[in-house]
Amino acid sequence: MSLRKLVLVAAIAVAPACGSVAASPDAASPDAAPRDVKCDSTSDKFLPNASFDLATPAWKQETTPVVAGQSLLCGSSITPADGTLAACMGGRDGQIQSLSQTVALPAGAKTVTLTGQKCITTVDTDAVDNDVLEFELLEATTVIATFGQFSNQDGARDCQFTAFSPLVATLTDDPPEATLRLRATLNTLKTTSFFIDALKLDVTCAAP
Ligand SMILES: [Ca+2]
Ligand SMILES: [Ca+2]
Repeated sequence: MSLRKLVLVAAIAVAPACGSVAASPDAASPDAAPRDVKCDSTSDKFLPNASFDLATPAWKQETTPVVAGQSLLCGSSITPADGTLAACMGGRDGQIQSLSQTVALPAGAKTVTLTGQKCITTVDTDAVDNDVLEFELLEATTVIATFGQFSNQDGARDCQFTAFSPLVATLTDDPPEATLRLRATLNTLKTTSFFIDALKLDVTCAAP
């Protein structure tokens, strides 16, 4: 093949790219915006930073009352189940604590399943739920799925991380984004600590 022919072939090869660059603006309404995840997406797409180890996206922490310097993530005082950090909730009395993370949901989501590792220590041996850790999904401030809870009754004086039984919940709505919230409500005596790590959120679109 001559040099002239080679140049001609190259020019033809790149030609289609020219003139096909401009894409028309997306006229779709916000309601029809494509979701970030689909029903068959892998579990790591739904809940980011699911093992608490990454700087971003950070888990949002709230405590009432606020205690200066308090962190609901820890890694040096315990051995996390996975990575370098775990959720370390409870550990003090008379406080409400929450950790929240934004979750992506596919259109048509029906059920959500949360799995992970837990380790619960307590000096409270009462047969009553005095200290409680709840798992919920919220759409803004409305609860759209209630996974369940752990309490002092699930704890022991010493603990090791073990996988907890999958927590399955039915969704009452399927917004593009929801908030997974871990919330600890602690009474004023007999301290309980809830250590949680290596979470995984699965979403299915079939009815339960
Ligand atoms: Ca971790
Ligand atoms: Ca307590």
